Amino acid sequence: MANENNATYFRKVLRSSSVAVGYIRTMVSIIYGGNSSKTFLFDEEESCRPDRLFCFRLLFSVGPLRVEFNNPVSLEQIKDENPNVQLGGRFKPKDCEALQKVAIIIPFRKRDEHLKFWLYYLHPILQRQQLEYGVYVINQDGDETFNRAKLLNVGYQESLKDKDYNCFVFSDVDLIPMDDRNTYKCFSQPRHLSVSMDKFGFRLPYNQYFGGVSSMSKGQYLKINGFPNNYWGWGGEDDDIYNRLASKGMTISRPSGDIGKCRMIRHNRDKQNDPNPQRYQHPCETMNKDGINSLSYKLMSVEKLDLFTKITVDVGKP
Ligand code: UDH
Ligand code: MN
Repeated sequence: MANENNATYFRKVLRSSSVAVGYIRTMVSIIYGGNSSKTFLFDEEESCRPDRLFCFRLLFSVGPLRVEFNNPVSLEQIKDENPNVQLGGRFKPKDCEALQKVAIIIPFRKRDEHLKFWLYYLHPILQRQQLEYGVYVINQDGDETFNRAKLLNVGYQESLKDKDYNCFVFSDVDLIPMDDRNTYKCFSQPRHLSVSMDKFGFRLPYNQYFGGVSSMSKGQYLKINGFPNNYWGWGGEDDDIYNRLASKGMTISRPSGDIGKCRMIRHNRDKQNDPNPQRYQHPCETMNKDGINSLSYKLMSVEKLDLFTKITVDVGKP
């Protein structure tokens, strides 16, 4: 019977997993429908698909994790500890089909130490979450003023040249989740993942806060014409993105404060990323003309490295 085959397959997946299963908090329900389609109930809003065994992340999740930045890590060490990560920083679960294809986009310039910690902590977590994913580090070329949101737009556009991603996670390079149940995927509403950061005393600084780590499906992203390209320097672009989402009638989905805990690697403000004096101005009418439809940049290089894809780009200047 099909049910027995599935059960055997399921056990095989579990046995073949080298990941230590900490504990399973949530009751698992597997319901086989009368028409042989099956539904896996895991966290929120998952859809069911009829024909294959789907990835089930809770079986692998550990829960709270220890995160610290005292001992530097090397790329070699990270590579050795993550043998299943493919060139360019790509991963795909072996025994099941991931429900989403996730591009992880990191805005970047001269933060190599932070990036190593990010790769060290996130690759194992993302694999346990059974995601099909790729890591894209979008490196701003030159020494002009930093432009986070524009780099995120570049990441969206460039990652789609690689694969038909349907979910985009936008993450600062210095933010590490402290619980692997904070799944780096998309939800029925845009998701804010870094809800309780240590630097804000493990609280949301304000209700509309959408900075740090967020995720959006392709549809959600396109509905707001992507992100603004004209926020140069630190601040404001995240609030602008929030306003875009709200003006399109979307709400913010979030994990609980407990599961959404994360640490930011301590750092000083970077050169060429001073607070943007215009960071409190969010003209709504610019959404339709400034975004993914007006994005222009000069692609300098695309490097497929062992643990990530590095895309160097000239985004221009204010
Ligand atoms: N970023 C870079 N390089 C830069 C600037 C920014 O990679 O030169 C990226 C990086 O992913 C970073 C993100 O943009 O995580 C956000 O920038 P940020 O980390 O500077 O922003 P944050 O709000 O810092 O964390 C504010 C300044 C902190 C001063 C603290 C003094 N105690
Ligand atoms: Mn930071």
